[in-house]
Order: sequence, then structure tokens, then C-alpha cells
Amino acid sequence: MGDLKGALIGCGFFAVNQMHGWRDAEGARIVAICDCDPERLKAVGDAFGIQRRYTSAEDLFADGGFDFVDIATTVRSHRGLVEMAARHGVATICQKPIAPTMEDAKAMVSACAKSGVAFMVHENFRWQSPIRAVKAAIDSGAIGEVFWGRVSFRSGYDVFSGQPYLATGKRFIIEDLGIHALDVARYIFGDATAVTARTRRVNPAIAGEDVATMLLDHDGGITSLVDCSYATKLPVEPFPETLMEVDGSKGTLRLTQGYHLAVHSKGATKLTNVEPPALSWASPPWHNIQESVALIQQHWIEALRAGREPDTSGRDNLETFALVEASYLSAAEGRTVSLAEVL
Ligand code: NAD
Ligand code: 89Y
Repeated sequence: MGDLKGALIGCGFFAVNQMHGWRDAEGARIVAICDCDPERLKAVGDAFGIQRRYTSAEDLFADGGFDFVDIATTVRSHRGLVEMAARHGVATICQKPIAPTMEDAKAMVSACAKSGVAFMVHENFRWQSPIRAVKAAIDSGAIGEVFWGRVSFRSGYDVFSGQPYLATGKRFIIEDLGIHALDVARYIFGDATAVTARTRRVNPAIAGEDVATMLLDHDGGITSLVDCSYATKLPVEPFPETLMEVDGSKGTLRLTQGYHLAVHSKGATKLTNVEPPALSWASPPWHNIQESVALIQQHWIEALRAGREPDTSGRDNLETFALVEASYLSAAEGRTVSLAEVL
């Protein structure tokens, strides 16, 4: 079987990682790129040797010649581009956050379903090796039945220099970063039924919240805490590590800074270094995120080829996005919000 052909829209800050991932992927290659900014288009086109370049997505789809599109633009353009892809019958990947509102997110999922095209949200954090190691340890039964957990991302890293738009939106950390932590919580502890959230802005130079704490009730009775901050100045900067604590009936698990995994069970503690490999194109400290980009893209190729729904399909991602919406609503109104209210 020949390689799947892909087109990428949005040649900005993060797309470079996606282009590296596609270059190394088995079974797919990028044949065309698009960005309304000609300079960004040229930079990525030249760096990755892509000749077919477009400043208009309409023109890209009109010319066609690809099996899937990878949308790496910022959130405001997601709905229009996903619906365009669906109209052209092209399988679609869209970066997180899926959309600015639940109404948009549902419309995108429904447009792809109606056209019968596969739709995956690039929700990559659950593909990070350390998170996979946590899941594997729980699935092994070593700590017994899980009853409590914590997913934590606390940092003082300057994300605004690479992604200046993050400083300008009314929503910041839950929509941008918390969304990943909430998805990890779903991946590890199951779907949530309700959330209680508190937010705060510490950095006066930004418009949105940079600290958020969420308490989640999960379907199976597990309680989890998801906390994130970009206002936390630690002696050793942990960016971009997600740390985890999980308590079970037979033991405990701790994923601590430096990619250390400790699984404590039957009176003994097993320590493992779960640091992801730095791929040839990696730029630490981003290597953890970068590896997960390559892994989710390979998963997409396999799912598309097999005709299987990808793990973080648009449909699945509505549950993660609902947690984002419910968290903002909970923080605004100071009450617990049931997921049913926003789904
Ligand atoms: P960016 O602003 O650097 O890049 C976006 C690019 O898209 C720009 O070059 C812009 O000109 C182009 N663009 C916008 N609308 C377009 C349109 N309609 N047609 C063609 N081109 C268009 O943004 P970024 O930092 O690269 O972020 C892009 C997305 O990636 C965001 O949704 C962000 O949340 C996400 N992101 C994900 C991760 C992750 O780990 N999954 C990490 C960082 C960013
Ligand atoms: O945009 C964010 C993401 O998805 O991962 C980290 C990030 O780049 C900054 O918070």
C-alpha cells in the first residue's frame, strides 16, 4: 500500500513539530501546505522541501490530491476549516482546542460524520510516554482498584514568547493547557460527570487566567484533582512535565519531576525512569511533547488505514472539551457543574 498523502494548514509555531513528525512517520507524507502568511508558508515549505504551497485553504481543497488534512491553525479558524474539509470529503485532524464553543465543536463533529470522513483532534498529551507508563502500571493491577488521582502541571515557563496570542485571550490556561490535563484525567480515570473549578490570574500582563484547580467526579466513583499553573516559580523548572499521583486499594503510583515513576505495591517500590527519548529533531525541554506528536500522528495513519475511529476522535474529544466548558462555568458561578449541562 502506498503512503497516505496529507496537506497541512497553518505553518506557525507548533506546525513545525507536526511537519517533523510527518517526515519521520511510516505510511504518510505531506504533499501540500497552506498558510495565509506567505513568509511562514515559505519558511516551512523551504525547510521541508514542499513545493505545493497555498495562501488560501479554498484553493488547496479545490486542487485536492491528498487523503487527509492536518489543521494546525489557532482555534478561531478551526470550525471553518474542518467544515471545508468535510465538504470536500477529506479526512481531518484538527489541533486542540477543538473550537471556541461547544456549539462549534458539535457542528464540526456532525459535519464530519455526515460526510463520512474520519475526524481526530490532535490531543497529544495522553500519547506522552510517561502518561502511557502510568496507564500501563494501573492496567497491570499493581496498585489495585484506583479511588483517587491527581494530574498536575505547574510551571513558570514563558510560553508567551513563542505563542504571543496566549497572553491576549479572555480564556488562557484551562483552554490552552488544562485541556490536556483534563484529557489525561479522562484517559486514566474515565469520563467525568461533574467538575468544581477555581481560577485566578496572577500575571498582570495577560488577559486570561493562569492558575486553575479542578475537582472531578468520574463515572466509576474515582475523584481526581487537575491543577495547572503558569505562575509557579520552582527551583527547577518542570516545563512541560505533567505530574501524577494515583492511589489504589493495593498501592500507590507517583510520577514525579524528572520523569521518575514510583509504583508502590505489596510493601515494595519499583522505580523507573520514564523520560521519553529525544527524537533527532527534538528541542528539549519540548522533547516530551514532541515525541507525543510523532506518536499521535502514527496512530492516525494506523487508524485511517484500518478504518478505525482514532482514540481522540472529534466525538471523543467533545467529552474533554465539555470539561473545559464546565470548568469555566463552575469558576464563574462558584458551583459544581454537571457535564450534562454543557454537553
Ligand atoms: P501560530 O499562530 O504560531 O500558527 C498558526 C498559523 O496558522 C499562522 O501561521 C497563521 O498565519 C495560520 N493561519 C491561521 N488561520 C489560517 C487560515 N484560515 N488559513 C491558513 N492559515 C491560517 O499558532 P501555534 O502556536 O502554532 O498554534 C496552533 C495550534 O496549535 C493552536 O490551536 C494551539 O493551541 C495548538 N498547539 C498545540 C500544542 C500541542 O501540544 N498539542 C502545542 C502548542 C500549540
Ligand atoms: O499551547 C500549549 C500546548 O498545547 O502545550 C503547551 C503549550 O504550547 C503552551 O501551554
